[in-house]
Amino acid sequence: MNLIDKLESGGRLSYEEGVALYELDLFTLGHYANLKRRQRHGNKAFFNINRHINPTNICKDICKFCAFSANRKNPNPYTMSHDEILTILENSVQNKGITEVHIVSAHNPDTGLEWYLEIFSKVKARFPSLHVKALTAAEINFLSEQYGLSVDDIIVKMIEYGVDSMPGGGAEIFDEEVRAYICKGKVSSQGWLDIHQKWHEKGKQSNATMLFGHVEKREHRIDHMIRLRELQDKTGGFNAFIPLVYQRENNYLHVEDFLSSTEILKTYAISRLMCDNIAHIKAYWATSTINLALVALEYGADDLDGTIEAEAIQSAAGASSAKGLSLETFLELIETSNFTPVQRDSLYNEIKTY
Ligand code: V47
Repeated sequence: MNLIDKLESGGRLSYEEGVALYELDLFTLGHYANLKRRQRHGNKAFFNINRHINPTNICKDICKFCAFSANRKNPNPYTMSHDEILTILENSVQNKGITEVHIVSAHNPDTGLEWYLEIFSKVKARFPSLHVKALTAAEINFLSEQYGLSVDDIIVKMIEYGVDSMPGGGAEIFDEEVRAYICKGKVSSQGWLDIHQKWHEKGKQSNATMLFGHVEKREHRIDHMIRLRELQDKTGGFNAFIPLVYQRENNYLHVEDFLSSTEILKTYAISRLMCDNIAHIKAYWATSTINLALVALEYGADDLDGTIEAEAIQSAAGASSAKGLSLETFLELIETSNFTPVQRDSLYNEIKTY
């Protein structure tokens, strides 16, 4: 069967077919991705009202792509106090109506599991209905190795102290050779997948990311998507797949070439087609720019993440996401792109259609 016949039939695509999808022209690829997206989500563009908090940038690891952690290029270490975090949230809940806090940090040897559990329980005590999305599989792996704790114990405690879902960070690229080059010492690919599997087996949901546009090849992206698809077949626990566009500034990777918008849109479209069992494809606007994220809604993506309010990881590497976007701007941009803005909660229950 040729590739177009396969796309017409809607059957599951193999690794070889996934790689071949990149050879199609953008419009053809977009046509099929858009069909799948509209079958599932119609004209909806999902977003949430959320706040990102990055409590510390002190990190024992050195990922070459990272401009966020305090190091020679960014000698600016900080660790927020619990009171600081609560004050930020007080303001965000009261003035912005956030429904989610997304807490992601560096691997700081001075903020152990107790430090996190304490802040999770304080957040839940003060804001019981706020969804806490926190601790990537990379952070869980770090806490496990640093303090000799089992992943199971950490996960049980996260749930006990108020974590509702896990973010998708730390996946980077699963190919072991590329991974060793860009983020040696970080959780292994299988380790990342195992931690998400354990989390799903507790009846909990999570997201999955992929960092692309650095030294990886198209083949590595397809391999990454298939490894996620295989785990999703087993557990069904992933809500969203989030291809993150690599930002090039202030880091140690020194990538000269940057991705064309065509390659980025193709990657969103292929994500929709390959990850046929993951409901949501998120065009995280902090890495793709808001304008390209809006176009990506025509190429398989259905979700834009959220208003964010403050963002430190991608903006440190050159993205213009440091201050997030206001709800008004967000809604206007979605509407003028001819999509229906749907505010969702963190598990994609619909809160309000505009
Ligand atoms: O894993 C680090 C990425 C991730 C760079 O789950 C970079 O809803 C681009 O995972 N260029 C953390 N990306 C952020 C993350 C995330 C973001 C939004 C939503 C969700 C979700 C998760 O940030 C890391 C890493 O892949 N990152 N440096 C960079 N230079």
